[in-house]
Amino acid sequence: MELDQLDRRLVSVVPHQRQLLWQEMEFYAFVHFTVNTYTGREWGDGSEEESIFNPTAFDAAQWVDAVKSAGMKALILTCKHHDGFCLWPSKYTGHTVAKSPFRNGRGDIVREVADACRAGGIRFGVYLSPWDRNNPSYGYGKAYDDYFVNQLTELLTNYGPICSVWLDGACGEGKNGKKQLYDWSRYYETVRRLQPEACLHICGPDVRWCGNEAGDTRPSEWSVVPKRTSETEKIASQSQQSDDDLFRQRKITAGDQDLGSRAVLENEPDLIWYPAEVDTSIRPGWFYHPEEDDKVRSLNELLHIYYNSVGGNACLLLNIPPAPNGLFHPNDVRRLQELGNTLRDTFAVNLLEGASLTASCQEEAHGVNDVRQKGYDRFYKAPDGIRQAEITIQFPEPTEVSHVVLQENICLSQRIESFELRDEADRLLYRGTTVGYKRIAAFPKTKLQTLRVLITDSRLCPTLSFMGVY
Ligand code: FUL
Repeated sequence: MELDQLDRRLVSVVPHQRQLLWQEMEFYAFVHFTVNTYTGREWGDGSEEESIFNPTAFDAAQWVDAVKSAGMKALILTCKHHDGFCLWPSKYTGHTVAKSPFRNGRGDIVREVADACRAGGIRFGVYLSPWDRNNPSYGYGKAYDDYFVNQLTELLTNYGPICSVWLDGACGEGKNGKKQLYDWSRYYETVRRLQPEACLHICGPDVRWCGNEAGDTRPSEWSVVPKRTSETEKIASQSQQSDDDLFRQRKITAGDQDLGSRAVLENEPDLIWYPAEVDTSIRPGWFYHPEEDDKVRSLNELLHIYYNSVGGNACLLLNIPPAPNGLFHPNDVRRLQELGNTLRDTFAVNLLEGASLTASCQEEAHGVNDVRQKGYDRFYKAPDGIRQAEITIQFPEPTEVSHVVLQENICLSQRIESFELRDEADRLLYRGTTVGYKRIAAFPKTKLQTLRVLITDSRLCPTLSFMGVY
C-alpha cells in the first residue's frame, strides 16, 4: 500500500470525547478495600462474615488529600471485589456494609468516597468485579447478569458522575463450582446508557490494559491498534485465574511489544483508538497487609514508573490500599506527598516562556508558537505529506535543561513515529519513538543555548499541541 494511503487510514482513527477526558486524568488512584483488608488475603472466597469489616477511623477526605498531594486527578474504588462484599448497601444482596459494624450498619463507603472526591475536585470511578464468589446466582447465566446489571445501575445512578468503570476479566468458580459466561455487551450498554462519559477500562473498549501489573510499559505505546486487541486482552485476562498469577508481575513479552507500528497495522482491517493504562500497586499486594508496611515502593521506583507511563503515552493507575482502620498508612501518605513534591518541583517553570521558537515548516494557521499553551484549540502542524520537521528553541542565555515534554494533538490521531533532541553542536540528548498524548523525555541535566527537536518520521505529518522544557 502507498505510504500516503496507509498513513491517511491510520490517522483517521481518533479518540472519543470520553477518552480525551480520561487521558487528561493522566495519574489517578486505585483503592482496594474489602473484607480482605481484615483477613490478610488478596482474594476472598466469599464466605467472610460481614461483621469483620470495621474501619473505625475511616475518613474519605484523608484518602482524597493524600491522592491529591501526589498530583492524582481521580480515584477508582473497588466497590465489590471477587469476594462479593459490597462497600455500599446494595438492595440486591445482604452481603454488604449494611450488615457490618461500620457506622452501625448505616454506612456507605461508596457514598462517602464519591462525595469526598467531588468536594476535593477529583473525578470518581468504580471497580465492580464480575467474578463474585459469594452470590448464589453466579454461574447461572441471566440470573447473575441481572444481578450484576442491577448493581451497576445502583452505582451509576446514585453516586453522581462516574469517570471510569473498571471491569476485570477474572472469571473463576463461584460458590457452587460454576463459572459465569459474562454478558459483556449488556454490561457495556448499561454503562453507556447511564454514564455516557464514563470510560470502560480493561474488559471494555475504551482503555486498554498495558499487559502487566508491575508498572512495566512498552517503549513505543500506540493508541491506534487492531480492533481485535480489545478481544485478546479480555480473553487473556479472563484466563488469569490461578493464585500463581495473583499479581501478574510478568513483564511485557517481546511478542506483545509491538501493537501498533505501521507494519503491524498495515494488514489489519479494523482499527480502534484504544490507549493504554498502567495499573500497579504502591505495595506488593493490592490489599493492605501490615507486613508490607516497609515495602512501600521507593520514590525513585515511583518516578521511574511515572515517567514510563504518564511520560510514555499511557495513564497511570496507582493503587493505595487502606489499613483496617480505614485510613491510608502514614508510610504511603508520606510517599505520595514526596512524589507530588518532586513532580511539582521538576515541572514548575516552563523554560520555553523566555525562549524563541522556529520551525522548518508549518501550516499557516498552525504555527510553532501554538505549542506554548495546553489544549487542542491551538496547535502546531506541518503541511500534509511532510513527515519530518525541526523545531529550534533559542534560549536568551545558556540554560540548564533536563526534561522536555511533548504532546501531540491527539484529536488528529497519533502521528509521530520517531524524534530526537539535539543541541546546537548536533549532540544527541535523547532519542524517542512515539509521543501520543504525552512524552516526557528525561536526560542528564545539560546547559544549552539552543535545543533542537527533530521529528524524524510521522504518519502523514506531525502535530504538537504542547511543548514544555524544564
Ligand atoms: C486483578 C484482580 O484479581 C486483583 O485482585 C486486582 O483487583 C487487580 C487490579 O485485578 O485481576
